[in-house]
Amino acid sequence: MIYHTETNKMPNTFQKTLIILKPDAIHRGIVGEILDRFEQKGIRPVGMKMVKMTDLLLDKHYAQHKGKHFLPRLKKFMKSLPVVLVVLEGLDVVRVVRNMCGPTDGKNAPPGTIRGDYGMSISANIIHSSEDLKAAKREIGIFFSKNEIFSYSWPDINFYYNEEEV
Ligand code: 3AN
Repeated sequence: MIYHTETNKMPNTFQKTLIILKPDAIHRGIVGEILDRFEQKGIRPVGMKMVKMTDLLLDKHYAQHKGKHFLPRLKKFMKSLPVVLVVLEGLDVVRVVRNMCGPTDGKNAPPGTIRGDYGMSISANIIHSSEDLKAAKREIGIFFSKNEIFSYSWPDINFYYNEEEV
């Protein structure tokens, strides 16, 4: 399906994923640079907000890490400054965004990935991105209501994707 501007709809093959720009990204003033990487790549934001994390939100978001030794320190870090939450949309976007972020530990993340280029830490590692499609749906639901996610026209989409892809 080719994307038509008249319908104002994104292709139904597109996925959504959640990224969180963590307090270290805010503190270091690299929020714009990081968002720029996704836009340059051909991935669009469809929801965005700045929030101060709470224990309630973090316990939901990090439910799979309950009981792990690093969780109390991670929660303290995530509450230390506001964070920027962004819902990104694109083809196969969950996997693509994970690859762009790189492995958890910045010291091991390859150059060219966000964590590889900006980070040296396993906990202050700049960015979170959803692990898989199920996690993406769950995590987006924690932070965004339906009316906070937008659909808007993307007139030059066929310069980012070919006909078969969208
Ligand atoms: P990722 O964000 O790469 O998917 P997860 O889901 O394993 O990593 O871990 C969630 C977050 O918990 C990481 N982003 C990182 O901030 C923190 N974390 C994970 N493992 C450790 C660890 N061994 N020590 C400290 N913090 C950790």
